[in-house]
Amino acid sequence: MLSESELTQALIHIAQQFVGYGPVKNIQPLGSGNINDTYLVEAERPFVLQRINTEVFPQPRQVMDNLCQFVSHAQQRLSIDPFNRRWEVPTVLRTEHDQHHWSDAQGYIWRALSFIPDTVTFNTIQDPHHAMEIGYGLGCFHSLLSDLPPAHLTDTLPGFHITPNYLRQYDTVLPKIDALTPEEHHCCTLIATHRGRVTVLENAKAEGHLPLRSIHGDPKVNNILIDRTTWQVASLIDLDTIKPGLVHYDIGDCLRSSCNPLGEETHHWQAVTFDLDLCTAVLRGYLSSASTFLQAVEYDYIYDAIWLITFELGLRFFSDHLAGNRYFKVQRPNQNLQRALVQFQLAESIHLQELSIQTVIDQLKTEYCTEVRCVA
Ligand code: GN1
Ligand code: MG
Repeated sequence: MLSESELTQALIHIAQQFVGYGPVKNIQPLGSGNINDTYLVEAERPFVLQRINTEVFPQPRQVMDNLCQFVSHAQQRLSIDPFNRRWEVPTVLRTEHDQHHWSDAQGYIWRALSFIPDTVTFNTIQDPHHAMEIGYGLGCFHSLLSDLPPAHLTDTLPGFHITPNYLRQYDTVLPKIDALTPEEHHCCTLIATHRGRVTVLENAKAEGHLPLRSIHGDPKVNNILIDRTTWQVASLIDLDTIKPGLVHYDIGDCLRSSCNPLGEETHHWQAVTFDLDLCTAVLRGYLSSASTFLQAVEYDYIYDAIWLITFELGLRFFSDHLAGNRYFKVQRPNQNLQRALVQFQLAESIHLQELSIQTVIDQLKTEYCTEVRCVA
């Protein structure tokens, strides 16, 4: 076991493999991600150092290839047609041998990205303006990706957001559990009630109703950077899951994290609700930057996506809890169970408000989907 100062020295050594940002002065943990280990490196220009979790991403080089492809595509697009606001795309730092990653002696894979200064992130939405900006930012990001053909990207995480697969994993792990606690039993009851609905997006994709696109994969509130001065969205980070998918995975993920004012780590899962006003603001923001590429039929699955991706995350947390917390990092016992209860409660609140949410989406569709190709 390394002491704290030995660990810092080891990390500094790793950070120094990445060139161009000046000598490394210090390093400290950054953020609260559930998958990778993330550090802020103090150098002439600060940068972010990450150890890619290869249990989750078995092909880390392809993750970096996708990321580099996105970065050069977005930089090129923005140089020709900039947004009318600050918008930052992180730079991928290279090693001395011009690699986009570095493998250490134990085989761990590290990569470094520029740090985007003068921005803040939050775990929950602060006010309706923040909600609007979060949605607007996701729309900007999707519009940057809208002409990057998904076939150019590798599927670095097969099965990611394919809800029926997560249900199969749950069905495999559940029989191995001897006795369930009342809270676990509650989760099982909800899964049994709703299991027939989990194929909705995959069926629409398979039947050719929804187009495959390049997506972010993980656009939760704290992955969306807000400029400290203007309070406008300035960037999306955490780009490991850029890969082919449905924009609905992103819309659902963004809304489930934005419209839960208690946040996904709350202990008061029974008090969790889905906030319709925040949902309206996020969707309005999203459509005001995404309506240029979004097809009419894609509006028709937004409600399903909001419910499904919320339910799916509950299922993912719960299965991981049953399997012994192998995927999502935990700091305390039963943390993944508690996270699952939060998402399931949120999904129930979405389900109860289905009509109101659908009314908001229909109204926004009439406002934003006016082009000929968009009239259903
Ligand atoms: C994971 O690492 P982090 O916190 O950005 C997960 C997301 C979940 C999220 C829930 C690759 O993201 O899908 O929505 O936790 N990422 C992966 O907090 O599985
Ligand atoms: Mg992530």
